[in-house]
Amino acid sequence: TAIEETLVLIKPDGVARNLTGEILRRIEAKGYSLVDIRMVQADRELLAHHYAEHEGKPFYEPLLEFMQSGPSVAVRVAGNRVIEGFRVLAGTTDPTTAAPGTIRGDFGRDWGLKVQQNLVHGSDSVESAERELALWFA
Ligand code: DAT
Ligand code: MG
Repeated sequence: TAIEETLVLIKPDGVARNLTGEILRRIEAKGYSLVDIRMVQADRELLAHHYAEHEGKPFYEPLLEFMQSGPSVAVRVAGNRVIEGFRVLAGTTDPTTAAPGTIRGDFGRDWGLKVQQNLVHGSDSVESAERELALWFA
């Protein structure tokens, strides 16, 4: 086994649509543990660090704007291979093509005016998880 920790964010659209409980339920049903949780109104500085890898891409500015549009729920989640496992639970980035049964596939809306509304974030590697957990649980 490889017990890991990952950062899950329930993004402002997920919080606003009252999907926080449903998303946490799916994480717990999979057998993962909620280690810490907090509601965060992210500011630009936090998001610039969090999304540093995407700086300069066409969706970067709309992404940062959207992520400041309301509170997110940050969750420290632990479990066996949880980094990859949560990303499977979340589904692929674009809700249009995310598989049914995934969070984005079941609840995501087609990319529209706000192109980043895909409900959740999950760290993509051990290194990202450590970096992102330090940012959101500073
Ligand atoms: P993920 O959140 O699946 O890890 P990512 O790290 O590549 O995806 O991108 C971060 C966020 O940016 C993603 O959740 C939504 C937005 N995004 C990514 N690619 C995009 C694109 N081509 N057009 C619009 N928004 C995009
Ligand atoms: Mg990513």
